[in-house]
Amino acid sequence: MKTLVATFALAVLAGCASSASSSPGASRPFRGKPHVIPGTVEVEDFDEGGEGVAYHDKEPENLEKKHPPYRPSGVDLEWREAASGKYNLGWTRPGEWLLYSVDVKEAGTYRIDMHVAVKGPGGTFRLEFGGIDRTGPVKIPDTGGWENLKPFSHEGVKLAAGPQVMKLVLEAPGERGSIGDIDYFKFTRTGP
Ligand SMILES: [Ca+2]
Ligand SMILES: [Ca+2]
Repeated sequence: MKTLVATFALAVLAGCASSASSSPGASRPFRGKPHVIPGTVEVEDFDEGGEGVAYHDKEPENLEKKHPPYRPSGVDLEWREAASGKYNLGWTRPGEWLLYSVDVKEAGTYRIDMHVAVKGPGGTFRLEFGGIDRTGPVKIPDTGGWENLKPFSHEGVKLAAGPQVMKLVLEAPGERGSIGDIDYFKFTRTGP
């Protein structure tokens, strides 16, 4: 019986790892608490669970060499004095993704305010909630250099209420191969 249960658990885990967007619950909230929406989701505060469960990062190392790291993982979290929480997601590549356990307190239409940085035209990302694409491709605008974190907004994002998993999917590369640096997502409800 024990073996059967273990086999079943492994099968469930394997299923989760291969299709993370359709398997909320595989990852765990960072510091044990889901992000509350309306509110701010720091991009560096993705879920716990590791590679293939809470995130997929193409390069197994953390390319930020500041020690100690913000958190032990292969996700490239760039230290930056000007960033909210002192870190942003950097060295982004198409096909990478990160999960965030969130609790949407009010259903409705939201505006997402961000801080982003990219040199030249940036790439695109999307945000899925409960496996549903809620933003479509969002293109990060040229901020005039990697050193310039600038405000950027995306409007008209429809969200359902309740606990769910938000997935940041890095889609298509910009001119330099990366999508762009992202510091945070601030969700403000703008309508029903
Ligand atoms: Ca990496
Ligand atoms: Ca941040």
